[in-house]
Amino acid sequence: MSLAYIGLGSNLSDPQAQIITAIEKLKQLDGGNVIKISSLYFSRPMGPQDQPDYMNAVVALETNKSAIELLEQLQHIETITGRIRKDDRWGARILDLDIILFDQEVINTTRLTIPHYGLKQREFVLLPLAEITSDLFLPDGDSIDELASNIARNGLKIHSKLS
Ligand code: ROI
Repeated sequence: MSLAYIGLGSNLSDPQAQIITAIEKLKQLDGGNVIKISSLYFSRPMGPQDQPDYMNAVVALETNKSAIELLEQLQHIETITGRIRKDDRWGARILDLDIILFDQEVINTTRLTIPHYGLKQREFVLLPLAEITSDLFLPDGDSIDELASNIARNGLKIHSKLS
């Protein structure tokens, strides 16, 4: 089994409901087991500011799939929850599911970058991740706790508990 951390984000169509539904889908994933769920966080948009605020959370998922198989499972959940994948990397979205970490694997392909390329710059990923882990280190040796305690909060706050 591998341990993956999944980042969830939404800023359209009732973001809280999108995240809750997505977590239910993650719980039903073939070959997977949701181990931990962070609080639901309210965050300011990174990128263009003319879009709604976000809800973000991070889930720890044990899985017997490979990283690429997990990516396909996550893209399926995004599609059935209404995300139309288009080329607006920085625009508003109904549901985003990103693999943040997959064991200590380092993957750099056109389809997949693990650890997630934005991890160290994103308070809405680092803080929820730090909430559900302790003594977690990235493949490059950086400490999640340290990164999380040094990053600017940018208005990030806990909206509600999910578990
Ligand atoms: N900003 C926030 N706060 N949360 C996100 O999940 C998020 N996702 C994105 C971009 C557009 C980079 N901004 C975000 O994809």
